[in-house]
Amino acid sequence: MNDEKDTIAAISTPLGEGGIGIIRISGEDSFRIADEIFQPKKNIKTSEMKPRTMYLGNIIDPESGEVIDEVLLVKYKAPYTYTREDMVEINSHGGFVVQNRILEIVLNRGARVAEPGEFTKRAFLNGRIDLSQAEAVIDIIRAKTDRALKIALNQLKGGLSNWIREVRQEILRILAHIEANIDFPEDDIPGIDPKTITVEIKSLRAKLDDILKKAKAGKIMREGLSTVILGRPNVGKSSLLNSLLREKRAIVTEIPGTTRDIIEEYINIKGIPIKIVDTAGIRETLDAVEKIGVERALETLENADMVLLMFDASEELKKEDREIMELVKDKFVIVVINKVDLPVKLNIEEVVSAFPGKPVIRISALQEKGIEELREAIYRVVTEELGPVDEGVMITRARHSQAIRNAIEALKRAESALEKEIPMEVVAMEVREALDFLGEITGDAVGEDVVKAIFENFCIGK
Ligand SMILES: Nc1nc2c(ncn2[C@@H]2O[C@H](COP(=O)(O)OP(=O)(O)OP(=O)(O)O)[C@@H](O)[C@H]2O)c(=O)[nH]1
Ligand SMILES: [Mg+2]
Repeated sequence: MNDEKDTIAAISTPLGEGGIGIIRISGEDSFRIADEIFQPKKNIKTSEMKPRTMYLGNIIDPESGEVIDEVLLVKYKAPYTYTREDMVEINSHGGFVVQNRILEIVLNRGARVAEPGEFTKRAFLNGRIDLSQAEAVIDIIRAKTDRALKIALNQLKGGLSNWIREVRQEILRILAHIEANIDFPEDDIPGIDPKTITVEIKSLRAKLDDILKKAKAGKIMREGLSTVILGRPNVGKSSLLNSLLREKRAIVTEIPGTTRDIIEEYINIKGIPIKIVDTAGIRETLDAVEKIGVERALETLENADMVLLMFDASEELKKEDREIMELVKDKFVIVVINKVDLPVKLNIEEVVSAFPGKPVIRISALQEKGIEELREAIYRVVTEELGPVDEGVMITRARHSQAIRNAIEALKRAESALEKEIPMEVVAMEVREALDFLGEITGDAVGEDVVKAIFENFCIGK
């Protein structure tokens, strides 16, 4: 168990060659460590430096006296820092060896390596941000489109937190009304009519239902809509992936069974992140490697949000095509008829009638024709399914939607208790439960294991 009082350090920029690299230190020993390893051009102690001001100097290995790098160092004085602790940032040259040497020296002076997300975790534990804001930090880093970024940024600024706080305030008001009934049941003071309380709870529940309706869109904005390209070998799946990406990402050959592994890439359709997955062509095969590819394709299909089901217009419908059509029966399908630049042999009517009401797009992946129409169709299907995506308060995580669903269930139980005239204490208990469930989102009422799980998914140095 790592102590929350330790001074921690990490390389916060991605490792590799870069113009600069940043090593971050947080905790009460930060300034002392800086003093021991940093020799500023201006002779000044870290404690005397102006906060948030860059100082030029050298990092020196105190043990050997060797100069490691010329750097810029910034100090941040608690509590006005990312973690609310004293912090130091060393802007070194961005190189694998140099950054690791500096980190090593910092660690030798008594810091320990930060766990993934530990800086942000401290910001949460020290009360600078709540849990949903901490989650937004990683969402910003991982945002796949501009719109996804906006949603995450809104969450970081407290959009979701404020919304939850307001709802919790409403719950507290309702609780007060319920408790007035418990405390003075026989009193002359007229208690609040249980009917009024029922109305209040119902309207609150409607609010939660409404935001939950946007949860699917929110999840997709954060994670991307998983879209798998499926079809028998050689219909042009990899060619389509390449056209959508506008680069030669996947190998394309005239040999059926070219793609074996799963290839995943993100594309941006009007701000909606779409994860396109190219798969092995599905067929019976004796080739051991191809067989694994086919299995992987089928696994991917299970978790896909949408299927681009591809046919070759220049060939008649084959047994394999028909089998694949069966596989995707319950899925969200866009039918893609490829190779329309060649003479058509496919019975397109037969395919269309197998997917009534589904979009059918004719393309030539080779000549990049129809690709824009396909992008439009994907966008249309997504927005029809998800409803409009706004950039305001959104529920983007399963953790949050689960908490809201639990709160809704608790409120339903409260309503039914009121209806059955079960003692008000029971009603109060259920309503308080809803309050706690919502508190899980912001971290006001949340277990240590949940917090741990959230930050484990962060990157090092954030
Ligand atoms: N004429 C024509 N040929 C195409 C078109 N799209 C793909 N092809 C050709 O069809 C062949 C197969 O294309 P791929 O993209 O590798 O097909 P695939 O579905 O990924 O094949 P597997 O990976 O084997 O399942 C290649 O020779 C492509 O150049 C098209 O729109 N028109
Ligand atoms: Mg392929």
